[in-house]
Amino acid sequence: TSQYQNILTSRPADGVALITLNRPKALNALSSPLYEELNHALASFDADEGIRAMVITGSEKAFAAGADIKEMKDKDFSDAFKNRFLENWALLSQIRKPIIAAVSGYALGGGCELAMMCDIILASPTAVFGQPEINLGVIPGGGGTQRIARVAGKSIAMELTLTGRNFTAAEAVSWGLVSRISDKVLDDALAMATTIASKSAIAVQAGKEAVNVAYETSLTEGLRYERRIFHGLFATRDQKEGMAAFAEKRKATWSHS
Ligand code: CO8
Repeated sequence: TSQYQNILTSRPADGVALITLNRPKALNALSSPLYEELNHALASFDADEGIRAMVITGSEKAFAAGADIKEMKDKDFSDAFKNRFLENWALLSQIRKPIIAAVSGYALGGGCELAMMCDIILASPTAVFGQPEINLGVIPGGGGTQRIARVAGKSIAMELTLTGRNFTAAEAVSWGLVSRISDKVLDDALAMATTIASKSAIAVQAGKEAVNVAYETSLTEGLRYERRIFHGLFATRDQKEGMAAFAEKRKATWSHS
């Protein structure tokens, strides 16, 4: 039996971990117990030498319909502040291994934000994104205003935050929030994770770190950072192996070190 009540975990392919949000009766609303389990699973897979890429998904009907409104509704400021309400959502950003979100159905509020915290989003044509918090008398709290503004720009971030309207997978692709639409989104996400897991894990993690710096700093600093990491990879076994394999016209065998 699983150690989790609100998520399912599996290893569907070599090097790949799958985390399925599983609170079907609440459309995968992200309750504190669910989030604790998600964080536990992410940290465990991040520490697991056998895992090199992860996929997070939900159900056909809902990736996640947001933070759990019933859990939040009676909270007051002092309780939210003192107990660092939802601050543990930031853990996902500390994970070194790549995380792909496979989104079908509702990805609203915190569900949309959870998807945007992942490194790559693939969406089914049925996906319904949105930041409806304004309709609850609040605003996004898991990065929605910031991540949409950085990727899609101010006008779209303002429109979505202030109207709370839903948006489609096609819109999300056109703004650059989602990399592509797929009819079999979970299969495609697992195939992408399998491809990533077939590369040198140390290079993959360095690549993720470098891309993320693009969101944190100036171009000059980002280019310097990228170059330093690039130089650093010449100290790895996988750089020697990858380049030797090319020169010898054979397939590289990664030691992930
Ligand atoms: N929280 C709690 N329960 C929920 C939630 C939710 N977010 N979403 C759905 N549910 C529950 C419903 O209450 C219902 O339960 P019950 O059967 O006991 O009444 C069950 O799931 C099924 O939902 P519906 O009957 O409403 O299903 P429909 O198909 O009619 O509608 C919708 C689907 C449109 C998705 C609708 O459920 C809905 O509008 N949900 C709320 C969406 C929303 O407002 N999300 C934003 C929440 S606020 C937020 O996410 C803040 C994030 C802050 C993150 C901070 C991180 C640091």
